[in-house]
Amino acid sequence: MSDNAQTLRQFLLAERKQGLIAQDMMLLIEDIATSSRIIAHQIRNGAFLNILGATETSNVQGETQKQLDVIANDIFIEHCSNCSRVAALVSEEIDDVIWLKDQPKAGDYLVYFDPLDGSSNLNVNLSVGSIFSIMELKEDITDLTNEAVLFEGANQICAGYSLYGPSTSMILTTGNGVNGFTHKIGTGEFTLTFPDMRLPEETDEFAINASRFRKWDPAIARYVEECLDGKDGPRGKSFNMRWTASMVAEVHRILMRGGIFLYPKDSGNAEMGGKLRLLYEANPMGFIAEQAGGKASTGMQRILEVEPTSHHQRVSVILGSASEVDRIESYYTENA
Ligand code: AHM
Ligand code: MG
Repeated sequence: MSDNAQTLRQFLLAERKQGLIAQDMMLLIEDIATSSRIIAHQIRNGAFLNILGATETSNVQGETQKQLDVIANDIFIEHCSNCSRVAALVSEEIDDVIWLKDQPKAGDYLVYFDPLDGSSNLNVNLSVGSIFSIMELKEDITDLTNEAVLFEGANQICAGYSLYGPSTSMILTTGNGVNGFTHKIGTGEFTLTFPDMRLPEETDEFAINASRFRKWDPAIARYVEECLDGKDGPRGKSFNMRWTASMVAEVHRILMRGGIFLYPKDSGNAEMGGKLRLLYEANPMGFIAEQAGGKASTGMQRILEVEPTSHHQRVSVILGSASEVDRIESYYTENA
């Protein structure tokens, strides 16, 4: 990488100049980048600040909140509220939609985010991340309800995630491909280190929480069994397996070197619709996967075409190299 690689600001200005993004979108993305920088700092100093533990509260999903879940959420809310075009915020950590405007107008932004994904990894010092998605209101609205933010993921105009790993990176799409930035120690800037990220079409690596195997649908069980059968099985090649229990880390690995990520609906989570949330986990990651040449599906349907029915809705997620997602979809069809 050359010393004069583009900063996030320069990259956004170039997209702006080409008419690819609005000025307000540029400012909002910069505010999200600022949130990520601050969250990364809090995580790295978490042990000294004594904030790696749990709180005594649960979120709307019934999960015990970590102190850093709450801190990251507050940081996101504070910075995303800067942009005067943001009408509403939807956070994994907050029960109801936060309306910032009394009379939202067509073109105003809706920001959906999981401020700290994979937070069960915090006290073991493994990678966590933040995920975000942005949509635009199609019309003026007067009813400020939780239902007013329910749109299919195909309407996203921007999505991304920040990964707090050995370095802090921010991966971004505004619908014109996927670009990866690394937070540069010294200048403090996010710098374009991975331009035009492409997800390899083929793979021999999968990621799934195998402890749930007794609960899997036949289509998922078949797929994993065939991978495990290796060279002598129907796939005719050996597969590797990875699971970090941090979706951001998992998706990042897949973007960098290919693979498939599965958190399917199974008999243990079917009542909830799956484990991962549609609006602020599956949709943004699905948009990124597609923009990088991959696919994202529930097994039966493209994730970006799932019609949301509630703002904390969960969904089955199968995401990664296109040919593997196609294969699993075909197994679901055969078993239907
Ligand atoms: P969270 O948003 O409460 O952190 O939960 C989402 C995380 C994902 O990052 C990860 O893929 C999954 O939960 C791991 O679940 P499990 O512990 O069942 O393997
Ligand atoms: Mg999450």
